[in-house]
Amino acid sequence: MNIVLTTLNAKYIHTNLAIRYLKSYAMPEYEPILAEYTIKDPVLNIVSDIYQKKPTIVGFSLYIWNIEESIKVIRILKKTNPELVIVAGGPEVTYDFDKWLEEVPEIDFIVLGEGERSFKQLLDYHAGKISLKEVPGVAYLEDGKLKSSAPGPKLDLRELPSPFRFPEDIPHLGNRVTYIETSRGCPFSCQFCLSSIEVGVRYFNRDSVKDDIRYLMKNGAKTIKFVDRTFNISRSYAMEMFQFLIDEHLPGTVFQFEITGDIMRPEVINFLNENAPAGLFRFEIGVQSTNDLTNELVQRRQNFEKLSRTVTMVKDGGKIAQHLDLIAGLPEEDYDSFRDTFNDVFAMRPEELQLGFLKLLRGTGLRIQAEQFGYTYIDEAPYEILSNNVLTFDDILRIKQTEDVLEKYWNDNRMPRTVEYLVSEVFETPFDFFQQFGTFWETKGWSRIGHQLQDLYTRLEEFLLEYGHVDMSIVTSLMKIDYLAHHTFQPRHIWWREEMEPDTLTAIERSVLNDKVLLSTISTPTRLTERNIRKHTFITPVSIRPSEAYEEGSAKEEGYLVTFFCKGQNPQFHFIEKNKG
Ligand code: B12
Ligand code: SF4
Repeated sequence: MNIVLTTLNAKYIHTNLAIRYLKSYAMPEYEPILAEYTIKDPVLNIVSDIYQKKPTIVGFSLYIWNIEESIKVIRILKKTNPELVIVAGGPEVTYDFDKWLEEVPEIDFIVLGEGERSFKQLLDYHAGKISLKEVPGVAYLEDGKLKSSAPGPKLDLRELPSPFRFPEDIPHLGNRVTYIETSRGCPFSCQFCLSSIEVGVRYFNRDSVKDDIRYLMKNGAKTIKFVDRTFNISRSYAMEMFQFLIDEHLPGTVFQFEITGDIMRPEVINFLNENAPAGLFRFEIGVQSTNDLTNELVQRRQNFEKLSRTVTMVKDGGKIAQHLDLIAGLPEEDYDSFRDTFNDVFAMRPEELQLGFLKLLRGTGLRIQAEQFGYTYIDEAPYEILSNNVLTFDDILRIKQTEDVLEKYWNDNRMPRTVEYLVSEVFETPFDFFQQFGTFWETKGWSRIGHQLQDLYTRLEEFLLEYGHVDMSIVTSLMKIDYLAHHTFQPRHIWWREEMEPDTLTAIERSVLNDKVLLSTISTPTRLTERNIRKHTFITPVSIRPSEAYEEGSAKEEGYLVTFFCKGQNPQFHFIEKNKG
């Protein structure tokens, strides 16, 4: 038997953990070949590659991101060899499997849910060792009639062999994300999420997980992402793993976790703030909504106060990057309520905030209740909603328009001072700034083109000039400071029209050169003189003092910003009041 286990990942940097578990569990009796592609690869290339491996059985790992492309591959592959046995598995086909078997008759078997044991037993069946009836958790058509067997008992995860020891994976560990599981299952029951279906949480063997991590780091893995549904359900377990990673991590490795914010205890965060090296950990925290009724309707228990405490403590610690997720389109969350959710979360100033739009996943409670909440949604994956009884498609489009500018102007951290000023002093709420700018952005067609750093500044300026009600002298000053703060050397281009009079410039340069106290506090590559000062500084008029971050209520003050550059370091700012210039 020649067995291929394959999948189409969302991007090249992703890897598929499921096929690695299926392979390690099937060994040593069977030696499946792993073949991974991406959803961007031409279908015929994928088919040709799999075909040339001359398989007798091909297992496809199917998810929301690859189902449409995978079906194309499956149909063509089966045409090239009608004898080929096609086994499908993964969350996307575990539910509505009858529909999939009917619509895609090229699929011979669908493995339902946890796949290791069922897949191996299907191989046993094909090897003539057992009958098909003995294979648990599998569905198929027999003479056009649907047959399915009950799932077997849940696996004891402590006994699963490691999915990480295949020599062929080693060369790719450094440039792809390695996914790792330390548990399966989630104790919560959020109705939009597939993980709510499985009951109970099972853990892998802690020592084996640690050994795997040591092995992965030793062989070059740089980004290791834990796919545990919520990593911190058990405090003692999470603490043990954090301590282990702090003690044994190799330089340059980053560990990412999905964290439930409100159950994170302050003492755990204090421990991390004190002991974790900066940049070692990254947390992804799903907030989804802050509307109590919405959370109740989707059975999501969430204490926003405690969640905020976690996010704030982590942020203040300055060691761990945080990414917060919101979902637009949940039940009873209309446009205004989503605006509130956004503002509640933005108030914490998370480093990254991502808006997702509700997808009605097969198998989830919300999809079953779709009618009750008046959902319309796309029939094909990813089943994104188009409207519901409180949110129109227009509302969704308006919310979507914020995505691009939120990404570019907040998540990419290009203009922290400017955005802070705009959201706290100019616009009624942060959401209003991102939303109104997003609509302007869309109207101008900017969402369809690329952007240089300078463009981001001129586009924001254009929007604000059109918006009015804004003191442009302050905004322009903050934008200048943000722009210069992004340079470690004299910028070749500036996005504003420079208005310095040559005489004023020379006078300020002289005053800088005469200020011995100032010169003793800044670092430049060489001692500053009248000849070289222009090479290492940049002087421009501003209407506000430079600072690390914009502070609400900062007073307007006319003066000159002197920026000192020293290669490889952040620029240093100095402010000279106008009358002293
Ligand atoms: C890693 C991951 C991603 C990665 C994908 C990496 C990649 N390979 O391309 C990224 C970050 C890109 C991602 C994105 C999204 N994801 Co995601 N993601 C996951 C996550 C966290 C881990 C998957 C995993 O490896 N699990 C471990 C393996 C071992 O378990 P498993 O996948 O269930 O596999 C078992 C069985 O399903 C079965 N099986 C699987 N394949 C096969 C194949 C065969 C032949 C057989 C026999 C059995 C079998 O056996 C396996 C072992 O028991 C899961 C949640 C989770 N913890 O599982 C969500 C999950 C898969 N994602 C989900 C969703 C909804 C999304 C998004 C749509 C979210 C969004 N942004 O709105 C996006 C879509 C991306 C896109 N481009 O369209 C849903 C999937 C729904 C679905 N029907 O596929 C999940 C289940 C989350 C959830 N709880 O709802 N995701
Ligand atoms: S959204 Fe998170 S907490 Fe809720 S069921 Fe899914 S994995 Fe569990």
